[in-house]
Amino acid sequence: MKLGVGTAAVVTAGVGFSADEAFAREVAPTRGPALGAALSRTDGPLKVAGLARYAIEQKLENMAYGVTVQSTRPAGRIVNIDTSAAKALPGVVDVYTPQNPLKLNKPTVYSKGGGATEDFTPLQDDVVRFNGMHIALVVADTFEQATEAASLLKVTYEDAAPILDLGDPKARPQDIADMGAKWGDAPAALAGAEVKLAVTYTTAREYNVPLEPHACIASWDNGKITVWEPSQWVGGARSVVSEWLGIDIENVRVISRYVGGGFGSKIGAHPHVGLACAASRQLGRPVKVSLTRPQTFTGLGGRPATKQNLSIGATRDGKIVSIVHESWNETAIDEVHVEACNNVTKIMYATPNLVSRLNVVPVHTVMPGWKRGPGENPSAFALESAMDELAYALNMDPITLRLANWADKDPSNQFPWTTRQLREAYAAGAKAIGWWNRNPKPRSMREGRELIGYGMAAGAYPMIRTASEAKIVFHADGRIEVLSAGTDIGTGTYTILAQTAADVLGVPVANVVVRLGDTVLPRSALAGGSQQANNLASAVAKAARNAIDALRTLAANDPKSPLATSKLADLSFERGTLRLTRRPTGGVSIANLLKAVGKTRLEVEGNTFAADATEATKNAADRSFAQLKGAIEGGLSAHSWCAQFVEVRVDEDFGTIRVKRMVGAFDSGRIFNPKLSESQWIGGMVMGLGQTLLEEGHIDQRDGRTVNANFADYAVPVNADVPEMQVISVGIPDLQATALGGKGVGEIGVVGVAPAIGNAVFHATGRRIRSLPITLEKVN
Ligand code: MCN
Ligand code: MOS
Repeated sequence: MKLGVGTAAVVTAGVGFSADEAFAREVAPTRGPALGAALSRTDGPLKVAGLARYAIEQKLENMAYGVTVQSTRPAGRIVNIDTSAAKALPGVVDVYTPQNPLKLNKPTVYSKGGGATEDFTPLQDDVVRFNGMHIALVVADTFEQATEAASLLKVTYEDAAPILDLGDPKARPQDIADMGAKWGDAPAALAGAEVKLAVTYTTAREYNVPLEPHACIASWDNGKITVWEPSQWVGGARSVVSEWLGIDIENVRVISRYVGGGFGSKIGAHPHVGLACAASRQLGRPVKVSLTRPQTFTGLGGRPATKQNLSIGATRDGKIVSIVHESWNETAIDEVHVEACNNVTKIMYATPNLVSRLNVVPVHTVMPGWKRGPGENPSAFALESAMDELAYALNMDPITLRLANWADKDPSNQFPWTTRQLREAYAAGAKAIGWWNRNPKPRSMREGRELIGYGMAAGAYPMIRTASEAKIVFHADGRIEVLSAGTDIGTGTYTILAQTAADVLGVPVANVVVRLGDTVLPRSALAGGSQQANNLASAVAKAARNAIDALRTLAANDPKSPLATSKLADLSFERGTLRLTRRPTGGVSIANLLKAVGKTRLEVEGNTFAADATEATKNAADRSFAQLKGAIEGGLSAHSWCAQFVEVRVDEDFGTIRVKRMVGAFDSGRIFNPKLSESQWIGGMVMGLGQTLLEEGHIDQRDGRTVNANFADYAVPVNADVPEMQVISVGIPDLQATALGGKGVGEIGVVGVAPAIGNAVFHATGRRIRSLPITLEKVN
């Protein structure tokens, strides 16, 4: 890698690429093996060299700065906001409150097929729904002026009694009937079971805390608006902006070229984006709204706290006969977000009887959202911890118990699995950690004062699919561009799409430049649900194959083509070169063909929509959740699978837990780029480590305030917390799951980590901790 190369030098190196693209070309290998190669991210050097420009780094003329003011009470209503002191400050442009609102329409939420993650629309009424809710937007010429003015608002509240958590006796749980599951007679089978286990597991309120906080710039210009917004889904954001403002979607452009992480929290454009858009329209100038780190804790929601009651009945030789499951998760006081805590419970093991019921509990909190592995993550925590408890109750090895309950097909619907390399994952993970060498007896292994524990757990994440489209543009100067509205949130989308196009076209990866994250580009579903890599790679491969057809046709048919021939079959395309089949040497490059026929560019599209898909269907895939195809499409059940293994050390005197080693074995089908997928899996496992040992939102019971809304007090793992890690791919190409045989990678790494660590803590100490995070006061 050559860092420190000046921008000017880079420009001359490129063939019409902009500075940052040319830089990426320079550091990418000139002759790459393509799909499947362990290439470094093409955007990596741009990021470390400061050349990647994030949303709020755009420089616009006459920018105004918006600062939101958040409620300090949890429930009730706003009686008055005195803005006089704020307005008197120099540079203050205006102060918007429920008494002087910016007009925003309600957007359509995802559960109703829209692109919005929450229905809450600030400043439209005087209701206080939670502590930390946006109740005003102060706009000034500078950020400092707006911040100072925001501190001067005098808010009068009329309080109401809040409901602050799942356990509040005032809370009214709601059953989410259509997300439950039921077969056989689970209560009766449980009652008659030889061995029974009945346990309750809880997880804490968690936050996504990506490094780049949520912040945007909205720029209204003559009836059209452009929004620079860090986004996992520009199409969804665009539809929400158009609904907020009540303008045609064609007049909205959302741009998101680089994203500093989202982990689910940037799927939706959150309410502060609406405020920025409406303020920009009102004032006729660009408005930047950047949430402070503390504001990100309540400006949008993370994973809700959950509680699960789980009973398992089994025979004495370890066959599960019944699973009875019920879960509760907190949601906003007037909106429903379901954490699907049965997603893993209902598919992992063969059981003739199962019943599962999901409930939400409205509390005065910001609308919760998705955090990596939503549903699957807490689901696996309860199920896989309970399996460990059952194994000990039966005096069986935890892996042997799992194998004894192997599901040959998806027990929830009887559909065959596409691929399920979970046995291979158990075997590879167990070998790598030394599973069979441990003494399984709790509290039997130690080194000095440290108790040693081994734990394992499994998990799944569905292969969700949404049809998407892509475009490849060949330029006469040799550039090859791949275009898609999809985003790269740090995952490697830029890199794997260049690899895909290069693979099909047989050109060096470094010749391909990928453009992403802009609604003017071809339609794409979200970078969420671990689906985008497969959705987009499939579309790009299709476009590349279409391109080969188009290039051969052009070479054969254009009279100015040096290869003009009457028969298409006489023309071959190999390694980026067109040639006459009977003359294996020589040939014409794509660029020279374009020059010869007098074209400056050739654009070829490819998509994975059904042949008869209408424009409305294609738009829906790009803008709403309407076209999401689940894991059970076509009578098949497609999932990524994992087996997680950990070794922990627990200090006998202090109860401090250190994870010493982590091994994850994954079946994600065919891997497009091992370096990047390994990095994804490791990232997921580190996140799981944080969830298990550190992360917990603390709520002040007096006023509903999130007490630890900052990086000092909301602890996430740092280098010193992260042990030696090993990840192993056991997948095989799964052509029933997706067109190129890959399955999802992004989320499966976080599934199963918490139970593996919890099980290891039990093995080390003999203490079963059933609530996350597992902190030392719980162990002692
Ligand atoms: N990949 C691969 N082979 C496959 C599938 C994927 O090599 N068969 C690699 C590719 O590098 C691809 C990446 O894995 O870019 C992720 O692909 P995929 O599993 O399809 O996930 P998405 O592209 O849809 O990304 C979203 C996913 C989710 S849902 C969360 S949450 C999450 C995650 O990605 N958030 C992340 N990983 C993240 N990584 C970073 N750095 N930042 C986030 O916010
Ligand atoms: Mo991931 S939580 O689906 O963005």
